[in-house]
Amino acid sequence: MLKELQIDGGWTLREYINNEAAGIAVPASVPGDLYSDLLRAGRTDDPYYRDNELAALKLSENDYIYETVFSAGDDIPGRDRAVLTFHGLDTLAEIYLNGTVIGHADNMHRTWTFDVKEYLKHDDNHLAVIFRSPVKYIRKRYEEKPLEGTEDAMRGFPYLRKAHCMFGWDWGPRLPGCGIFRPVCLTAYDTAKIGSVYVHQEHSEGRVTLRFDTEAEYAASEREAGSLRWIAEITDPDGMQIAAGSASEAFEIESPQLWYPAGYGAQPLYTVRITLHDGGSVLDTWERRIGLRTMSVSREKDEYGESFAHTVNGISIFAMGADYIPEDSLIARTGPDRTRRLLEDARAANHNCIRVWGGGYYPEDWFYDICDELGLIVWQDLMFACAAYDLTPEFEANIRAEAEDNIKRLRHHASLGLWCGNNEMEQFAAEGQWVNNSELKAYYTRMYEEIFPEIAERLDPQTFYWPASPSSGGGFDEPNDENRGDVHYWDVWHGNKPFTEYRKFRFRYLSEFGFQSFPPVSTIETFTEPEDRNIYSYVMEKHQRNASANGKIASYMSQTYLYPSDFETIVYASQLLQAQAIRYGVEHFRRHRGRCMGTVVWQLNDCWPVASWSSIDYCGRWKALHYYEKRFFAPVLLSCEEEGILTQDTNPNAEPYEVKKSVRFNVSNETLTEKTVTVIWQLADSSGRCRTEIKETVCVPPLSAVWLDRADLKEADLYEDHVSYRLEEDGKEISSGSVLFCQPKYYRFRNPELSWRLEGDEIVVTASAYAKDVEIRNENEDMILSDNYFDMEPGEKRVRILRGTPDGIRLRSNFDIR
Ligand code: BMA
Repeated sequence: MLKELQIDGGWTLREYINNEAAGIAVPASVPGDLYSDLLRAGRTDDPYYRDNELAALKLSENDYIYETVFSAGDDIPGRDRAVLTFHGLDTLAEIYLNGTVIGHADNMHRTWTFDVKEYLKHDDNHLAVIFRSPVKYIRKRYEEKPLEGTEDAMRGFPYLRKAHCMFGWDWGPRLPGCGIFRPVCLTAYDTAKIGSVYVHQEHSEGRVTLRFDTEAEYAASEREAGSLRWIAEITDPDGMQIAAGSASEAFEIESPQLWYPAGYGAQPLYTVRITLHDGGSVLDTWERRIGLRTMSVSREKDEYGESFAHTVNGISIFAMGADYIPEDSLIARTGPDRTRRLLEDARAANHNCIRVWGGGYYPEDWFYDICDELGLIVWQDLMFACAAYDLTPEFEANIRAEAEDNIKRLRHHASLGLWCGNNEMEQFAAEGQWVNNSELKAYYTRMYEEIFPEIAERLDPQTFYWPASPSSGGGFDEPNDENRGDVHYWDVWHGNKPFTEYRKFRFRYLSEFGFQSFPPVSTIETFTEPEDRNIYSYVMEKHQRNASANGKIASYMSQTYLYPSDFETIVYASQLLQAQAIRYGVEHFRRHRGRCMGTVVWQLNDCWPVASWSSIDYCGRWKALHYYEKRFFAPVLLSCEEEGILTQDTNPNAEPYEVKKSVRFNVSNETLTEKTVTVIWQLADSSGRCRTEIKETVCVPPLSAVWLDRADLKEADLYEDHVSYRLEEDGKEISSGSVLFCQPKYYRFRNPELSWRLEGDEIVVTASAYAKDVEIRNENEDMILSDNYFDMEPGEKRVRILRGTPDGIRLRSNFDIR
């Protein structure tokens, strides 16, 4: 059996000047990162606090050396072969074992292995990793030959295969750092070990056939390969072994339990265990969980253009989710528990997919394990974003190895929905942005339309490959076409268009669209002093990385709400703006299910405390948007396409001033069962007095959206009346909301005199008048509730506490924005 030793203890870190270790050594953690180590040692301040980032960035100008001494024990040095594997080196590294260079690394996204048998001793093995400054490196490369990319990141970033956003982004700080961010293992073996396994699935009626492609790595030359045997064992989701035998045979699984994305079925996971045998002894084991499913993207020509939808087990689903960025600029702060909480929170808001955006790094195995368990389809970008790349032979070899490593590592996952070549580069290349000459453009085609699809086809033929996000299929053929492929739509926000603009489009699959907000005040307090708490202050704008975005928020706010007169209210109003913007889009696209098949919101999370497009902030707090997502991503959704001031170009000071007022309801059913539901809606005034109530029962087929007739509401008062609505199934409310016919700033809200009481784990909120966007907060703003930022008519509303304690509860609503 192969022997494995983790080299995770006794590491220290020092500066490395003029080819010598310098200064005092501080303890280092492996896995870990430079900034976390320096912070723990008191050698730097929290880089997220105020503008400490600037001082921290200077530390990335230095070179560092990480060192440890380990004992290999008795069992390792005598083996036929010994390799040292670095699962994550960030990034420019030289590795020494007992004074001899064993190799170099220059790509954070690769797994690096080095043969070390000849340098290894039993005890006192000195291992050193020298990291060269990534900042100096990209600066030098850029000076030699400029290569452009987004200005939000430091110049020259495309030259280094290191998470691009570590050099800054329009939501991220410039904290490149360095470090050994994944485990280091010493592996010793005789004869051979398992190199990789590919699981091939074939689905037919009531049966799945599994086949395995196995690859060995030999200790010496490929001698005796004939004596090796591969055995496969399959265990079903209940833990029963259902098959075992030679891995070169096909395995038939009768009555398979199929894996579905969340909301469409369960996520049963089978365990596949492959063992490599030499005569009577087991050399190595590979064990993974897989899901039995077919997973693709269907692209069918139709009357509008060409469809684009995730298709699982033959069912085309409406993707609902968000874009994922690295969870922390200080990688040492990440971990499986934190990722699990984030992904469970995504699931709790009814997400069924997640896009791993191409400007970060490939997540850990645990990320995908959790997605497998939760039923979140992963849209996996390769790590290329907003940049031109110089495809030299060395660069090509490097990115080929990187793609191979990651495809082999991740291809067995049930949740893996597709491989995508890059973020936004087909679109930018087509426009001549950054990719500004014919050579770079040819490199673009070579990378995403030749090299990567060829590797994906060879190593993972059962997973769909897509050249870029957005794309219409490649070849610079209108990559952001409304009627084909996926789209990034940014006219609301970057283009300053009103929320209502979303309604002008019927995108096939929206993989990015978003709107910024400020994080909750408790999160802002982690990086500010009281005097900083003004959105235009120096410190607040150090934590706002999208140029002029604070002005943008203020501008949208001026169109929507009364002038918020204090900081806390601005934060609240900014979150409502964000939530309303995205609701406006998603509800519209869900109403057009069939033609539209996906809404992936930019963005799920943050990597430090910052104003951004996220729905969950750096501290894990849910912004209003996340609660809104829970409602508008509900499997069965009642939404209202209202007509009022917002949907018309009317000048309220012109005469005659007439605004069309109407409502048209839609029920979207994203489940596999037919739903018979009752729509109940009422026209009411601001005190909550009902003027008309309508009830209608509708039958909604599975996977469809059904319209009710439009109701004209001429009699409604523009500023006094609103429509509130709910959907009931078997007498139980499953969806609800309300709409105004004017901007909230003009609506004549009454004081709803909100109050609350606690009953067990429930908070009961009472309102005396119509209240919009009722927010329940506790002192620490760390409570997660079954519902929040909801609208209510006079009376009571009950919400359950899912996390946190109800200490120091405060309530507010739209009425309080003034
Ligand atoms: C996109 C992303 C990111 C960016 C976001 C917000 O298009 O791909 O590059 O952070 O917009 O501007």
